[in-house]
Amino acid sequence: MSQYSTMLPLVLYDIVSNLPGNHFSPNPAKTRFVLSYKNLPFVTLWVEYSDIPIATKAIGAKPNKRRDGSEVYTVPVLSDPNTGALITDSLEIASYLDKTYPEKPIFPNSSEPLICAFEPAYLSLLQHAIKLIFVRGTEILSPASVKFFIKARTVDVPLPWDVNPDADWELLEKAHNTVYEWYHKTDGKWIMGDTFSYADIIVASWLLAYKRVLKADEWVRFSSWNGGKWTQVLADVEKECTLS
Ligand SMILES: N[C@@H](CCC(=O)N[C@@H](CS)C(=O)NCC(=O)O)C(=O)O
Repeated sequence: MSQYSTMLPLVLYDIVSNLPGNHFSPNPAKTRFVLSYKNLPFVTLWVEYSDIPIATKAIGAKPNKRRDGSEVYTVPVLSDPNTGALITDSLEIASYLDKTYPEKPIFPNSSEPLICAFEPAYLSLLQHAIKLIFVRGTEILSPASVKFFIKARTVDVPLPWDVNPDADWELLEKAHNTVYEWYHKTDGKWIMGDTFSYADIIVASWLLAYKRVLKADEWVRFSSWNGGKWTQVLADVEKECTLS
């Protein structure tokens, strides 16, 4: 029996979609991987993208900050009825979970500061080709959520989003060539060599988002890069977190 069997389930707020099984969004995916890795009981509350501000404000969740400093209500939000904690932001949540439930650490060997620095470095690579995932994202949301999503995302990435898909594909492949080089700086299969960490969860969450929103032939194209590294990383993380 799990050591956490007497616990109340934690509650993860995630975005609903029209894909089977709903999930597609990379930020809540990180929390789902961490909860699963740590064998913590949890339930998911699925929220329409357009209802994120209403649903999160209603439970008293704190807003996040946009790059320009303005407030924005985001998911994931995690509520932990065992401690009363209510946390916004995937990195804050990861940090909370590792401190509160330290077994099976996701920030091993005091790696939290370095992984905090890793995430924006990794995201800045993906940012060059972000329109691709935005366009595909609009295809799996309800009409009200598409409207909201476009309004929210054009604050940082102005329309049009599908000007030059070929160039975006090249940028995305280039970004992954860099991440591939990072992975190959050690012999192990993880960013930290033989040690699994939240850095691998970050990468896998984005890979999962691509796999979920891209067309089947587009995911085949993505999967062919770097000798199949990306399907392998995703499969390895899913296995490590017992999510596959
Ligand atoms: N840094 C935040 C980013 C969260 C985020 O941007 N979430 C998106 C969904 S993946 C969201 O809720 N966006 C709402 C909006 O932009 O209005 C985190 O890691 O949790």
